[in-house]
Amino acid sequence: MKYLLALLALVGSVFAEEVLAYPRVYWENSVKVWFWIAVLIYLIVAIPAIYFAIKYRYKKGEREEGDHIEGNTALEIVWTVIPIIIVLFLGTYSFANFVKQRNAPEGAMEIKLVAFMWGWEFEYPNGKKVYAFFNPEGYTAPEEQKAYIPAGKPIKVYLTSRDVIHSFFVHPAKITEDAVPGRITKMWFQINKPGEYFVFCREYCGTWHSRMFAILKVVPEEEFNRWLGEGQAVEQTSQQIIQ
Ligand SMILES: [Cu+2]
Repeated sequence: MKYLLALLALVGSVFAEEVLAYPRVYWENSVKVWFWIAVLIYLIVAIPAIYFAIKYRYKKGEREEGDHIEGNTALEIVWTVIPIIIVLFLGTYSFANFVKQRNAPEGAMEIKLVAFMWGWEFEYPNGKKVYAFFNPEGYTAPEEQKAYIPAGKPIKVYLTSRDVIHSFFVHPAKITEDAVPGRITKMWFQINKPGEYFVFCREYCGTWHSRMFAILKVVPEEEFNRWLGEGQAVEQTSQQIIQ
């Protein structure tokens, strides 16, 4: 009984898993469904196939002129209709997930992002900018090059590029989108757990492609608003100084 409860708790914890980020959860749901249906179909086909291969294997002089099945309409209808239902389900379910992956939910914060050789320019709704430059020394960045992101809020990104094609890959959210010169593409993501996460360039773009990354610093919304406001204040002050 004790072990059964422990097992149930373990199974429960798997299902109650906290969602770390969107839209990765939609992608993972599709993968899980495809995987388990594939396993099920494999077992339904392979186990009887092995059984029949052994049971009706060739033996000299036995069943050499044996019984033949001429056809079975009911069976043929069943093995046509069931796969059609499975295929329609996989198609519609995956498409529904794809639509959620592609379209940012209402009320998402919008960020403009310009990729360049080799780095990223983030522009926030109030005009505050963060530049994340490539770093030949390693995957570290000074504080002012980290792009702050509010935790638990959907972020819609408008992408473009200044030179060649890059690709913005938000690793924790399992989503990537090309940044193409002369074109604006879009994507969205949401990270629920505060922390620092990597973004990588996922389109080979030259010498420092492998070091073209950005660090997303995901913080609670209040802290994000403070940070965003600070930037505005700094910008105003520097403008006043210039004037
Ligand atoms: Cu790149």
